[in-house]
Amino acid sequence: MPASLSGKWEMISNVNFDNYMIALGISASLRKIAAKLTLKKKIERQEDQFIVKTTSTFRNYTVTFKVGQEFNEFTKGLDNRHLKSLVRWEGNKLICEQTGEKKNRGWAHWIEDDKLHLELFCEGQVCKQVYKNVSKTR
Ligand code: 1AG
Repeated sequence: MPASLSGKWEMISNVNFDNYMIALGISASLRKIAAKLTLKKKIERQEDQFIVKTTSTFRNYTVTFKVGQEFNEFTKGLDNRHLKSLVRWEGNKLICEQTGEKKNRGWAHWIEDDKLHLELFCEGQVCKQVYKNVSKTR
């Protein structure tokens, strides 16, 4: 079973997403749509380079980065902000700090019990999402 983040994942729980979106300044109408989505992740890794694709029936979002190298992130279709982002390993957690207008913003990914865990942080709010593995095996 997968001990790495790589593969395809589908969301099975999503706690405090609304307050996270409020912290980002997302409108009530958009939050209502977003709350109903079952998000999927496809994570690809080539050495220290990651490609993380978040997809849904409504919008998609892709971020590409190298661990330890700061990059410019534009959260297109999300809150549409420009960030300076830096991803690092802290033990088995992949942690991203997103510096910009919003304080204490970022996320953390890790594997626990064969599930992909994600915490999304913004200004004291923490949204916790868990994804099950849906990678095709043959
Ligand atoms: C992320 O994941 C965030 C990916 O960086 C998207 C997750 C949640 C949405 C965030 C804010 C909501 C903003 C606007 C609502 C509009 C659309 C609904 C969500 C569409 C999803 C594509 C961390 C990591 C690497 O996995 O990206």
